[in-house]
Amino acid sequence: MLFPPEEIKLNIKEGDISYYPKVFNETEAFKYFNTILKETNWNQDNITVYGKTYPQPRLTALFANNQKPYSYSNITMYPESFSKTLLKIKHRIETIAHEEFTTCLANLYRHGLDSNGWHSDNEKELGRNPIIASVSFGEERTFSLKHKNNKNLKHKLVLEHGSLLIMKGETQNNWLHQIAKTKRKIKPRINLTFRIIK
Ligand SMILES: [Mn+2]
Repeated sequence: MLFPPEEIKLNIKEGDISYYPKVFNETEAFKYFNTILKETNWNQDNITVYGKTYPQPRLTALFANNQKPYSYSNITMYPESFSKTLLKIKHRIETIAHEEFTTCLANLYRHGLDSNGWHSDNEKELGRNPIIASVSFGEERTFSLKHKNNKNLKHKLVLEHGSLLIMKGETQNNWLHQIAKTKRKIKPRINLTFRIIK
């Protein structure tokens, strides 16, 4: 095993978030980006949020080592099994998170207009105080956080190529997060969000 990666703990009230900028080196991260981009059956589902239905502004895919579906925004996704590549990534982040993940929701942000609106990862199948481990490959995107009850509490961080972000504890109960659109001409980003669904 390699030496443990640098950990940056966010100083965030009523939440627990750590950022690890270089879990995967540049070469490795590009190799993973290309393989996952090509091997994945990316879908664009229609989601319903606040009673409105529209195509989700990004592509997604679900993987798991069990058959458990994942539902959010009025859609239910059924998993495919993990590829060798995804298993390698999963194992690496498990040594950092000290948890075993069952499921990975993959997101492809094709360009700056792809996004993910304000939400919490608080679906009931994730259980209480879920841990979410989010890996980024490709283009950098800004991750924003805002507290649910105190609008003065906000954070922003840039999720870099080859990085890992871990949210756990009370984070999903107290905070919303988003990836906002940007008008900048940017390249695609792949985001792998590892979760536990039992
Ligand atoms: Mn999320």
